[in-house]
Formats: sequence, C-alpha cells, structure tokens
Amino acid sequence: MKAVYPGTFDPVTNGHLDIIKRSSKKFDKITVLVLNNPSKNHMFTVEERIKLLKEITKNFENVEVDSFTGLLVDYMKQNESKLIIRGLRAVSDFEYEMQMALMNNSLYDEAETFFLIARDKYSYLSSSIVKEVASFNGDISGLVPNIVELAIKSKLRGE
Ligand code: COD
Repeated sequence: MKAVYPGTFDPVTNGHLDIIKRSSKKFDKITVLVLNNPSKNHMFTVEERIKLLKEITKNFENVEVDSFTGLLVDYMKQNESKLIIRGLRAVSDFEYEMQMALMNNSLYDEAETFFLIARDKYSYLSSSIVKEVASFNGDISGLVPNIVELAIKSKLRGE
C-alpha cells in the first residue's frame, strides 16, 4: 500500500524524519508531499524544502518527495493514493488534525488518515519553534538534520 505524508516542512525537522522512517517500514511506498501555500510566508521556497527532504531521505528506497499546489485530495486522486500519514504530537494537534481528516474524507470518500504518535523526544518539536530558537542563536543541533541546520543558519545570515 502506498501513502502520502503531506505537510509544509518549512523546514523538515527530526520529528518529521522520525515519522518518515517509521511509516516507511509500514507502507510499501511513501510520498512526502510539500504542499505549496503561496499566501503564507515561509523561510524556505518549495524548491529548497524539496531539496532538503530529498537529501535526508535519499537512503530510504521506498520514499519519494513531491510537491503540489492545491487541495491534497486532488493530488491523491491524480496519483491514485488513498492513504494519508500524519503525526500527532499532543492534544493540541488533535483538533486541527481531526478537522483535516474529516474534511479530506468528505472531499474524497476513499481518503483515510493514519496517525502516528510522535516519539517523546520529538513531541515538543515543530518547524516554527526550531526557526525561533535559531533566530536567537539557540542550539538547534539534535532538533534538525545537519544540512537543515546549515540551511537555516545560512538563511538567517541572509545568504
Ligand atoms: N513529531 C511528529 N510529527 C510531527 C512533528 C514532530 N515533532 N512535527 C510535525 N509533525 C507532523 C505534523 O503533526 C503533521 O502531521 C506533519 O508532521 C506535517 O507537519 P507540518 O507542520 O510540516 O505541516 P502542516 O501541518 O502545516 O500541513 C498542513 C497541510 C499542508 C497538509 C494542509 O494545510 C493541506 O493539506 N494543505 C493543502 C490544501 C488542502 O487540501 N486543504 C484542505 C485540508 S483540510
């Protein structure tokens, strides 16, 4: 069975990576899908986010990276995908995730969402918090893969 792991990934963190690793063991093929929302401000362009994701998932044979502008369910219909992977960190994630899962299911009857509970050590991690810590020169090693840490630092230097 193949599944889509959709997100913003601005940028990918070790929490995302853990969900990718764990789901790649349970499904035949995972597509990590960067959804493009042009109305939101992001630190990284879609191309940069894809490049980072491709680099850190290059050793997973059944993981590919793609991007899409539009509704997730439209991508899924076009690619004959029916399964969505999402990570759940805390109760605070639940309301939003439930709303999305129900909306996706109402737009596309065959879409089902599978939730993986975040590992303890990543349960407080988000792309936003990593960017905030980095912006005040805090230590983000251990929170994101090395190449992501370098990319964030380079962005913050305005490069
Ligand atoms: N540990 C475990 N899981 C984590 C961690 C962590 N530390 N950090 C994040 N995650 C999980 C998140 O809970 C989420 O499931 C996934 O990883 C991706 O996270 P983000 O933050 O990169 O992505 P989101 O939540 O911003 O993604 C939202 C979408 C882009 C998927 C959504 O807005 C969408 O589908 N947009 C397309 C338009 C559409 O179809 N809208 C209707 C949907 S109802």
